[in-house]
Amino acid sequence: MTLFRSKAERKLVERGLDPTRLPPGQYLTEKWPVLHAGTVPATDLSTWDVRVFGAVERELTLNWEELKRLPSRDVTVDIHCVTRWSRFDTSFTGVHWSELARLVRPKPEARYVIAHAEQGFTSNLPLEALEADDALIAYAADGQPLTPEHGWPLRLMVPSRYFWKSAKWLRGLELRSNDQPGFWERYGYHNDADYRKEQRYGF
Ligand SMILES: Nc1nc2c(c(=O)[nH]1)N[C@H]1C(S)=C(S)[C@@H](COP(=O)(O)O)O[C@H]1N2
Ligand SMILES: [Mo]
Repeated sequence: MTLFRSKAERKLVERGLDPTRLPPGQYLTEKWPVLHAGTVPATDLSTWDVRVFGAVERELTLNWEELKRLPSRDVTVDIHCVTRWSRFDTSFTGVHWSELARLVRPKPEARYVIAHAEQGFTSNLPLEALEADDALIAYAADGQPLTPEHGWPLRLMVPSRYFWKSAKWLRGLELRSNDQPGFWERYGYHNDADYRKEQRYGF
C-alpha cells in the first residue's frame, strides 16, 4: 500500500505528476482562479504607460508600443496562491527585468522593488526576485493576451513567491535602497512569501 501525505498529493500521483512539485499545504487546480482586492480597472492603451523610477540612473516611462518593442521571452512556471491553490505549467510572455535594467541602470544601492499597480495596489520584493530567469513583466499567458481579470495589459509574474507578490495591472516599478511592505504585507501577510517555507502570514 502506498501512503500519501495528503489527498492533494494522491491526486498528483494519479495524474503521473511528481508529488514533491506541490508545495506544502497546497492543492492542484486545473482552472485559473481570479483573486484580487477591489475591481478590475478599465484601461485605455492609448494613454496607458508604465514607469521605472527611484534608485536608477535614468528614470523611464514606456507607452504600450514602446514596451511591446522590447525583446520578449516565454517562461513556463507553476504558480502558488496563499489561499492554497497551485496551477502547474502556466506559460507567460513578456519582458524580462534585465531589458528594463539595461535602460534605467539601477544605482548600486537599489536592493528592493515596489510594484505599483492601478488603484494604489503595491507589492514589495527584493530586486533579486525580479532578476531571476523565470520572473517576467508579462502581457500574455498561455499564448493569449492577459485577460482583464488576470491583469491586462501588464502584470508582474514572480514565480519564486506566493502569487500575491505578482501585481496585476502594473503601472510602475520603484527601485529602493530600503524595503517597504506592500498592500497584502500590511494586512499581515508574510514579507518574504516563500511558498517552500510556507511563509503565509507575518505573525
Ligand atoms: N493589482 C493587484 N494585483 C494582485 C492582487 C490584487 O489584489 N491587486 N492580488 C494578488 C493575489 S492575492 C493573487 S493570488 C494573484 C492572483 O492572480 P490571478 O487573479 O491572475 O490568479 O494576483 C495578485 N496580484
Ligand atoms: Mo493570493
